[in-house]
Amino acid sequence: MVLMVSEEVREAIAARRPVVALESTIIAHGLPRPRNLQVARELEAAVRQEGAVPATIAVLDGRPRVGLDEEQLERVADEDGIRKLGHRDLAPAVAAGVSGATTVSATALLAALAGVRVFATGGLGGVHREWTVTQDESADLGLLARTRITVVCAGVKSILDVPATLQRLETLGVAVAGYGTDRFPGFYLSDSGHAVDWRLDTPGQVAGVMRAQDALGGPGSALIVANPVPEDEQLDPAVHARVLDEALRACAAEGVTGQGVTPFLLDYLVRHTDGASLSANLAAVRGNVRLAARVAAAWAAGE
Ligand code: PSU
Ligand code: MN
Repeated sequence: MVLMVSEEVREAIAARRPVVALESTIIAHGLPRPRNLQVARELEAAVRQEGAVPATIAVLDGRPRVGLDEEQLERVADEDGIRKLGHRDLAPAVAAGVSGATTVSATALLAALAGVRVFATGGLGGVHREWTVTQDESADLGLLARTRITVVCAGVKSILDVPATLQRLETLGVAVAGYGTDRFPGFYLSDSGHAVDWRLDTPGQVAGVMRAQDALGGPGSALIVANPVPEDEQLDPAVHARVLDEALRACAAEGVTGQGVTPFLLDYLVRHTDGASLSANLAAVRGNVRLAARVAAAWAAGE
């Protein structure tokens, strides 16, 4: 079989113990080196602390891997030229024998194929601003419309068109719930300024929705659990508004398009906020990973 699931992850799945999938694009292309490797380790440790098994996902030498060892994690963080792979890139990457970090779409697909139901990430991809000109909508949304997986995220980054992204999720039939809130979080900010239709307050309630999805059947779409960064750890909204505006202008001026847009904007924000965007980013991801582990535990326990 082409999919390589680590022994630890395989055993946990077989024994119905909690497992949390983690994506690798955030490590390879979403965070500055060498902090990215520390973060990758820290996130795995946080999953373990909550009693779940981490399954970081990437493609190494043409092999999609679910669950990385220390050396494999280092390759994802440090290897020059490691590619960014969406789900459409998986087959070409396997055939070519290359290595790449997986985005939300590729990670969700590989996790689901391996039998992992809960996935933690930072922010989802979504509809980019100026979509009417570029048609740039992340493949994450379409994949989540047809994959039965629970994604814990901090919303989408405001580098995207947030209301358009929420609308697309509605059109595609992907369920979105705020965790402990009726508002859709704005990744660096606790509140994007937009509402969500459903609110869940405990890991057991999230697991209840997952069970209802299975009981109902129908199209195998995802459940998005939008978990806000705590207000005292969010980016100062005024700094956020100013730097975001500059970043978008720099991106247009430099003619960056396609897969390059998200990494360009994230890097710009880190460099121009004195690291404050990085702190908010890490706080959001940590919170998501911990919550995902608790959801995986509630799901495994049949709560
Ligand atoms: N949003 C973030 N950080 C990230 C990403 C999104 O705040 O690192 C990554 C995720 O892997 C997501 C991908 O799946 O970017 C979306 O990229 P694109 O817009 O090219 O689909
Ligand atoms: Mn994009």
